[in-house]
Amino acid sequence: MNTNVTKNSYVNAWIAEMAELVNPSDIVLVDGTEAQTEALRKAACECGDLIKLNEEKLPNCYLHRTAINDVARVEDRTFICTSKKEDAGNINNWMDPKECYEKLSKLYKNSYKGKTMYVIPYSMSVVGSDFAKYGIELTDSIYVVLNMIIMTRVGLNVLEALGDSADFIKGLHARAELSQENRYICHFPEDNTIWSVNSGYGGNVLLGKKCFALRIASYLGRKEGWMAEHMLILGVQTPDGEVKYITAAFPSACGKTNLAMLIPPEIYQKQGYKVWCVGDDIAWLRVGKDGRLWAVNPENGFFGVAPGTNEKSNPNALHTAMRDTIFTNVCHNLDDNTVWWEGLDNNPPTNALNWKGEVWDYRKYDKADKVNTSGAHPNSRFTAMAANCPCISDKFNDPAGVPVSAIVFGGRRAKTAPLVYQSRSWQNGTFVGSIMASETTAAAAGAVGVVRRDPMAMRPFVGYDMGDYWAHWLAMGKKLSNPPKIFHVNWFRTDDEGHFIWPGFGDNMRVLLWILARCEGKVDATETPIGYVPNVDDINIEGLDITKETLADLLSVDKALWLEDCAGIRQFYAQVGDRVPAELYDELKALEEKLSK
Ligand code: GTP
Ligand code: SPV
Ligand code: MN
Repeated sequence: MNTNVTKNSYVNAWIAEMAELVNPSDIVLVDGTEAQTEALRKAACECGDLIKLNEEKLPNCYLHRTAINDVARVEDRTFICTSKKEDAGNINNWMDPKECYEKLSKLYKNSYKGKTMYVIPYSMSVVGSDFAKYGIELTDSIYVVLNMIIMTRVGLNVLEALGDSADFIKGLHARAELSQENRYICHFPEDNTIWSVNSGYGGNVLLGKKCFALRIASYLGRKEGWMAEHMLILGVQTPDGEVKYITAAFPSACGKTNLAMLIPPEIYQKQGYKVWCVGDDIAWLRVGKDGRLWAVNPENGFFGVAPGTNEKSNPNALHTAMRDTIFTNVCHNLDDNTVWWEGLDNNPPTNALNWKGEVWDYRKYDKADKVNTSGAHPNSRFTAMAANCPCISDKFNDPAGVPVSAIVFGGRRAKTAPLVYQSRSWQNGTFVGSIMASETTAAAAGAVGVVRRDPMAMRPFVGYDMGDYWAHWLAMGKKLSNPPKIFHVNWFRTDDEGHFIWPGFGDNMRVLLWILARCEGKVDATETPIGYVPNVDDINIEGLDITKETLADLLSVDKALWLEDCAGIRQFYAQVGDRVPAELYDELKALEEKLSK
């Protein structure tokens, strides 16, 4: 078998070594051309990997179902394999690299037998740009190939840009048995290597995304002086035509895609406000020559949560996903060969298959057991092209990226966190990020709705020690002469019946405008122990079903609850361990003192 599929001897040698291990029947270089991509779609339909959907209603769209035990990222099976355990830190799972290679080699052995090895050359960020980093993923799954073609920049120009360099991330994926007990997502940051075995799901197998663009990239960023963050990037255009950029880090399934594609309420549209999406999940951040922080989105598409996406909550995402899209684990409407998910509309299909491919009766839906009774899996997704997004920013392909005015942290908190507050400084803002907590969601396997610490929304994605990661944040701040201001938001406070109080979605624009006004020093605020909170009159509630009293309540800071939270933060810091920067302990102490007064 010819393993010399590229002109790069490092790439070829590595392919030969991996082919020896997994033993494919042939090797195909993915070139990103429409002709090859179309042939792969056809092949995927023939082997049952994809179902072609209604060409008139959903042109060039496909449905895929994963194995029913393989529907989300698996954090307990995700490992950082550094030669020293302490470099992976206490929050990550760790395995000795040698031991891990040996263990996984047994699982990979002959796993491609009778199958094709696809070689995917891809770029994170615009090919040839300063920000760009290259990867090659080997996979036995056409579904992975077709998703990678949407999510990253795939093509022979990547190999040209790589030239004869050995500087690329080596990703090996095999579905193998899809066995849950032997599923491993392993990262070797010291070897630029990612090994993923026994899964066929999203974040576990689209190796450019969380594995490379966050775990490996965060490790590289610390070494090279930049940052890889779990952040959306958006631009707010004001009536005078100027655009200000905001990045926001929310944990998985906590609203990044929705905020990134926000449509302003009518009162703001009439004044000429617009929101542009640069990215919905990952930001790579560098210090610019001007002393500001600059952001690019290294991805090329969106792997968005389907449930809850509708004409009202996120019309831009919906329109983006109406063509050239791969749907994963949604409900299949057999009447017109389209797709459906909970929260799309109030007309569940009556002749349909659920996400498992079983005949589905919408009348049996039970909110308490969504996984077994819903049409679409709660973590079902659409893979759609950024280029198809109606509000994609004209800076999306700009190699320089965009200058960041504000960084926003946020999570799902039923109580404690107010609608919005501003930190006092970069150091204090880093502290605010480090103490983030959120209720868990269906994006990762495990219990849903449990509050856990999720610093900077990066708990599952930092490729090294969490304390070192916070120290890197502090160090980056020192390099910025004009740093972004740092805020925290919470769209998810609930009333006594468990209903969300804040309307959210497009109305989050009202909070973004306060944030930008603060950045420009145009609006006052009230100082509280946790930071600056808006004065009630400064968040516009015109046209909302919300009274000033409710807003005041949403902005309130309950000292007793916060003191309780501080105890949890101390515990978490202790768990992170020795490398928590002293500055963050200073911040924590100062907060406790202010709350105790
Ligand atoms: P990942 O792709 O997993 O990183 O998720 P994400 O952060 O992009 O989350 P996404 O925007 O897909 O939203 C996840 C869920 O939160 C969806 O069901 C949304 O409907 C819901 N959601 C998003 N924004 C809001 C909001 O402002 N208020 C409320 N109540 N729900 C929201
Ligand atoms: C997330 O879980 O944060 C996602 C989906 O964006 S995945 O690509 O599966 O990680
Ligand atoms: Mn995400």
